[in-house]
Amino acid sequence: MKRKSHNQLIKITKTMSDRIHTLSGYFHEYQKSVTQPEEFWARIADSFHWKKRWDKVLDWNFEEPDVKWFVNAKLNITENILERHLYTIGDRPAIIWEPNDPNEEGRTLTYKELYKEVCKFSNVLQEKGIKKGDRVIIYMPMIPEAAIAMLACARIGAVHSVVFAGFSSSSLADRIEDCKAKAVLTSDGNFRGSKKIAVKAVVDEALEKATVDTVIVYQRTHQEVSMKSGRDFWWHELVEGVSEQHEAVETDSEDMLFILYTSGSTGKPKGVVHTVGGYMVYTKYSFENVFQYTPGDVYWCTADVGWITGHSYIVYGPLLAGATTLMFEGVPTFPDAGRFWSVVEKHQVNQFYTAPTAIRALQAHGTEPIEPYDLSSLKVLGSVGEPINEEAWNWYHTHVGKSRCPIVDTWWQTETGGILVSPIAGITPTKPAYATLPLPGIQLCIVDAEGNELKGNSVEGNLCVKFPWPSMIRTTYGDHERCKQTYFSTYKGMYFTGDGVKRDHDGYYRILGRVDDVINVSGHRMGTAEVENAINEHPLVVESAVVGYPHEVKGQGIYAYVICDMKNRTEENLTNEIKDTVSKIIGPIAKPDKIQIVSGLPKTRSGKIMRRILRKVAEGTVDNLGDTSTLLDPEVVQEIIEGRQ
Ligand code: 6R9
Repeated sequence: MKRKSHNQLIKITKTMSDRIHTLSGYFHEYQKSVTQPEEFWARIADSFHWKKRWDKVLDWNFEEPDVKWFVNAKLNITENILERHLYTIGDRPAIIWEPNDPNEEGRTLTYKELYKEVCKFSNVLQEKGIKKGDRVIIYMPMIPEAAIAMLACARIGAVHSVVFAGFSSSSLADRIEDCKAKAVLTSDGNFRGSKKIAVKAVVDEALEKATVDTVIVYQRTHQEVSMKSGRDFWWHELVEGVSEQHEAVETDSEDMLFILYTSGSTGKPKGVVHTVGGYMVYTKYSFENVFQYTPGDVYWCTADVGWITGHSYIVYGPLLAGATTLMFEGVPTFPDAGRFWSVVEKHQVNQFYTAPTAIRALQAHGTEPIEPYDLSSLKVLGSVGEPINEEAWNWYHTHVGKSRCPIVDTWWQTETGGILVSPIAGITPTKPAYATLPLPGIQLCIVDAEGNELKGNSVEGNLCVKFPWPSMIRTTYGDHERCKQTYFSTYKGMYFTGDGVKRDHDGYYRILGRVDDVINVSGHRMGTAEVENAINEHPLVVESAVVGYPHEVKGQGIYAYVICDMKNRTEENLTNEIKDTVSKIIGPIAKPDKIQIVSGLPKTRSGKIMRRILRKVAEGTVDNLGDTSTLLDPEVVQEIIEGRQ
């Protein structure tokens, strides 16, 4: 026992040496990571617990693509979260849970308690016949059990796929089917603001289309739900009397850890696959460095576990680092617009990580809701999900950070697994709206439309990465060709991000937004084709085209041009019906903000919709439509301009 804790201490001391403390230290580490990437990552990886060390650090080829990190190493990621911390910081809070209603008592799980809960639920899953490699869907609200469910899957080697609990039953059914899940873990309902939302009922509806063997339901709201005998079980009944010990299953470094579905420029969401070893190493490393987390700090990321930010920077990164991670069930404006700040004060939050859309929404309420609260515990502020405009950056900096907290504007994606471009808090000098510099190990490249690398500073183009990093996407589930086509074929030998970027005269990166048909609504990715497919499901819709337009709070709003057969409907009735259809098919987050009924769409002679024109009309910049001479029916453009919403 003594010996074990001694080893643990050595590891923790070693971990601290992976920390960047100065700007010259950052440049030094960056340089090392580029000239000797394998040595660099081996050193970082050495501070983890591996059941068997790797034979080779990296094997890669971006043509296929085929990327392997820590080849043939064996481990269980949850041992690096749980066992690793038991003897050293077992009594430290791992998860602090703040409920939706401030009058309800919250919960705190120490590392020891988290260990017990994860072990118990791992035993439950195995008793239900779930084995290594099986896929498990998690469709749950923001409660500690969502994290427990993820970790229990990881502990038994099962592959979790968390589906954001705001998605509709048909989105859920598609995901269950795509990954052929064996089980769904869910809750009876969900509290969000003043609403009580049915969750199990959505699962029931999804399971009319897709099938699984087992459904496990956590009781959160105590609302009435139907339980199908032999398939549906109560979480609290299953864990009763179950052993609090569980031996973690050995996984390979390249075994799948999770699948997370995300929108692309084509209609169907793709299952981004992340694997165990590299994801573990990169999320912890990036978490500790970007946020400059020090032991004892309370860190809060306001994302939902249904998105990649929740995976990497609520659950895995912080817990691997032995941090205290706060999980919040509610919304920023309930019971009032001061809720975030009251939580910061209550739990003495040190690092606060949120999205520009939340900042803008709160900015609209003015500074009054902030004033009653003591925010002096804050040390670092973070931003993620979309470009942060200068105004929101300045407001965040002045009113939340009181001009003394560095802001880390972190750029990354579901596919990148972790933060790739970001300041190191308090170390990298920041500039409003700039994600600044790549983290160690990240070799960025800006290319023009032909794929030529744009070298030097003061250039603008498409953002690519030319060398692998440990937490990168390995494949798209069940369709490797799609992964190859989407990310590795546009520019030979490079991972293409889909984002436009500028590198300024200082070599700082500013992300300019998507260059493909993906729009970013409140930090949520939405494929225009996906929204169009949903709109087209309405029986009276003939054709539609969706574009993004600048929206004050959401960053981008959804603007839909729809050709339809009006029958006896008024325009208002029809647009409401279309919004409901989209809500039902994808979820409320995909509901168009504006719908314009049109008699035709601007198409080229080859039948391609000229989205450039539709985007300009939606933006209101109609005096500069560019060349419209290749259009089949130029008159339609005038009609569209006149009918602009
Ligand atoms: C983590 C996450 C990825 C897309 C990405 C980009 C946009 C994310 C950003 C940002 C500018 C930032 N994005 N962070 N744009 N500055 N700091 O959001 O993943 O949901 O997959 O979205 O979000 O366009 O390509 P994901």
